[in-house]
Amino acid sequence: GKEKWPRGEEKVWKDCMRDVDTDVSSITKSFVNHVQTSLARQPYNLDNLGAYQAAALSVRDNLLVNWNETALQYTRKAPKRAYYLSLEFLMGRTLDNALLNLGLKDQYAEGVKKLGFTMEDVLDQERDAALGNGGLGRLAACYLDSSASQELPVWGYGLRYKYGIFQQLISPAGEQLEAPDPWLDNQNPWELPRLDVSYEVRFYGHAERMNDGTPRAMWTGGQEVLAVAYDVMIPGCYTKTTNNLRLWESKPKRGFDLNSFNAGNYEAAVEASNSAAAITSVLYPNDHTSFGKELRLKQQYFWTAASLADILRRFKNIGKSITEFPDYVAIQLNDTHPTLAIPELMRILIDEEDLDWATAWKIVTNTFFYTNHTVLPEALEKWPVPLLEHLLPRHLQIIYDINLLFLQSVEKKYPGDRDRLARMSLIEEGFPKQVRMAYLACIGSRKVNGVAELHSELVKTTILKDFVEFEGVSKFGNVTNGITPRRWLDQCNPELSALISRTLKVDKAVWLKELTLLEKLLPLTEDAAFRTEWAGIKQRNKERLAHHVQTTLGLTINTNAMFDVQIKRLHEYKRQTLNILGVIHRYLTLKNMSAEEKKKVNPRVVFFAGKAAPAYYIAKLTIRLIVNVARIINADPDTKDLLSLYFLPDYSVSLAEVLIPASDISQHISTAGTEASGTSNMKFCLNGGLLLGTVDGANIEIAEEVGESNVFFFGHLTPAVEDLRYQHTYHPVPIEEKCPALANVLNQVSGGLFGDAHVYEPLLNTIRQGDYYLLSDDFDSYIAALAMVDEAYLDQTEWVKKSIRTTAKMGKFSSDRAINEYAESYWNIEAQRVV
Ligand code: BZD
Repeated sequence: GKEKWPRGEEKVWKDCMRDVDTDVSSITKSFVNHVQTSLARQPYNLDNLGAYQAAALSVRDNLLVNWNETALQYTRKAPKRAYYLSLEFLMGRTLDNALLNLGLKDQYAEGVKKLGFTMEDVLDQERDAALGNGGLGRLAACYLDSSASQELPVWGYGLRYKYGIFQQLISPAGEQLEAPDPWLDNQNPWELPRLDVSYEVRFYGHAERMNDGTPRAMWTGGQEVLAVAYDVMIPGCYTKTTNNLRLWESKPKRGFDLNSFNAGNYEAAVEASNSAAAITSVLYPNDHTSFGKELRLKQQYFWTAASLADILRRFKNIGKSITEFPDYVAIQLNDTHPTLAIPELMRILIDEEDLDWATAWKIVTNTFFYTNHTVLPEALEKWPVPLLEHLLPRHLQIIYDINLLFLQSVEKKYPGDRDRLARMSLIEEGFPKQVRMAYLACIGSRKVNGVAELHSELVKTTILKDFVEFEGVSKFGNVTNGITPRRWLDQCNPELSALISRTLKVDKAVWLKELTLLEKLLPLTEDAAFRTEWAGIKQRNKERLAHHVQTTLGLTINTNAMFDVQIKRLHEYKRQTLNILGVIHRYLTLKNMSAEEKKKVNPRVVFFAGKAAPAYYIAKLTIRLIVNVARIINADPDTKDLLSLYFLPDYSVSLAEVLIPASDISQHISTAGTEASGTSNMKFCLNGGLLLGTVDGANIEIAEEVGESNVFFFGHLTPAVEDLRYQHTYHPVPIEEKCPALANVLNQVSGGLFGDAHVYEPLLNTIRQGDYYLLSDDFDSYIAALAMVDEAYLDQTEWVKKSIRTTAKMGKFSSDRAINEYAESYWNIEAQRVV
């Protein structure tokens, strides 16, 4: 029989259970309690870090109350749940977000003040949880916030990396240096170690088919590693719902290998434990390239195997038949990184649950959903067959079986079409053969989606064209990305948030969850007093950024200038190079102006920030060029009042929260057809910054919403790109002829105007030869677009109107809208009210 609960006297239990603190006195009490006990510190020598830790622990207690009730509710009601599998969750800081979502910011600020601290200083002590590279990881974080806020039963699964994305340093020569990010060193109050929740994960060994008429096999031997759970609470905005993000840490199964130890081989014994711990030690810092490293494959399998085991165990507790699995579980694959979950679920269903192939495959293909985030060929994951065979022999067998049956069905529909079979095979021929993970994710999933309209069309017409033809177009959809307005408006821009609440006479608890209400701001474009307030907030956000740069880097920034911002991972397709070459062009133009002409120029400050993958040579050269151009330009008395340039090191979520609200214009200038969506474009626009961009990704949908007259578009369109590249290859025109303005800029760099003449040649040559990302094709229209921005900025009244209109029309881009689309059209899950 089941144990009776609670044990002992129910009333004693109930009287002692705590609820969420809401008043200042219980908040200060809990704060001081944590100082005394959890931290064992004396009140008189408590520093800001200690105050942060005490505040965090006390907020965590509140979150735990809600988190427990949410878990209990889900267990009791057993609704269908969705799981978001992502190798990256770029969470940033938690304290401020948790306070805002709990609606306790004011009370904590007051309590902390009474105890002699300021909320700002306390919040500033927190380190970012930077377990992601960029957009893909931050999207996962926004989706968790929205799931909880929409009261949806969604859990995240990821890895608890010991080191997040590297810290970026800039050397005196302008080179990017990387240092580790030991983010857990100060302890992490936001996680709950669940040493009781652990699973064994096997690697290597042998797989032997049973050959007993069933598809079963035995997988034995090899290395076994433990996956231990750490839970992170994800509070919804103004709701009790507090979901869970479960991160796995790897541990050696038995600590030391006693056999080796006793044999006197101490080193080998320790090595086994080292190699287990290595699995979750570091986040791979590469976005948009797949390197085929064994440790990366180990991470992927370790995480998918532990997550699936956990999901299965939870499902089994409901007591339903395994064939009902897809009625209770939906699993979203964030890119192809978790694709091994498909053969892993097949393995469990066949080898452990003893199902036949067809039944197992039906369960699998009704459980998974796959989101694609890129069509760049170098980013598509492929794993060498020999590596898979070595590390995961049983999974390779299953992948081959899936492929065989799949190709048989293709052959049936297109008899004799051998080219098609070769194109669609999960196995790419070559030396070595490789498994095409996007194809496996596609055929193993119920639905496939891209992340913006244009991108989803490109997925259907390029990389998955044959699959659309074969499986039918209805399997392929679009869910345009979104961003959480909690972090990306209320938290990062509190003054704007307050102005909106005041003006709309709607509590932020309402409009933050129904973002299309922002449309009600539209009439206020005609209200001069409102425009003044609006512009004043932008100005103060610019000053806040300037203050931040002053205190962290010791640089003084002209806050009367237009702030022009491009912040994102460094990549050739994102064309930071186009931007810096545009800056040089502007500089050269200014140098040739008379004093009279200069008077008509409005000053501009250009900001860059972003990391380059450590092995991405060309991207690193771009950083070096930016830093060295900044050095010359910022010191030139002829121009420095009109143009200055900053590369802010170590871009992070927290830095973005200061930069984004301060921008007048931001740049999203990828070669058409290459940026799947972009999400920072949405953040800038939500904060009333205007957009300068190409007709690419979500820029297009932003323009559809805010109106083309409120964005600055330039450059060739997607359908032209292929032809232009063909021209570059077969009918190259020298750059001097094609784009003299750009040729002049390149020559100035080559000539050593920014020092290190020879250093930049490999970067410049990517443009002179081949120019795959079409800088020479778009340069003139880029410069023209920048001129239009200048002109528009001169009319401040009209500019502020554009800014208000932009914010007002951004409702579509709330991640609440996106997550509801997934919930309704993909996962088929429903909101659960936690009371
Ligand atoms: O995903 C990005 C796309 O480039 C953006 O256009 C899009 O808005 C976001 C969210 O959908 N992709 C990434 O950020 N990709 C990675 O970071 C990544 C990481 C590891 C391996 C491959 C890619």
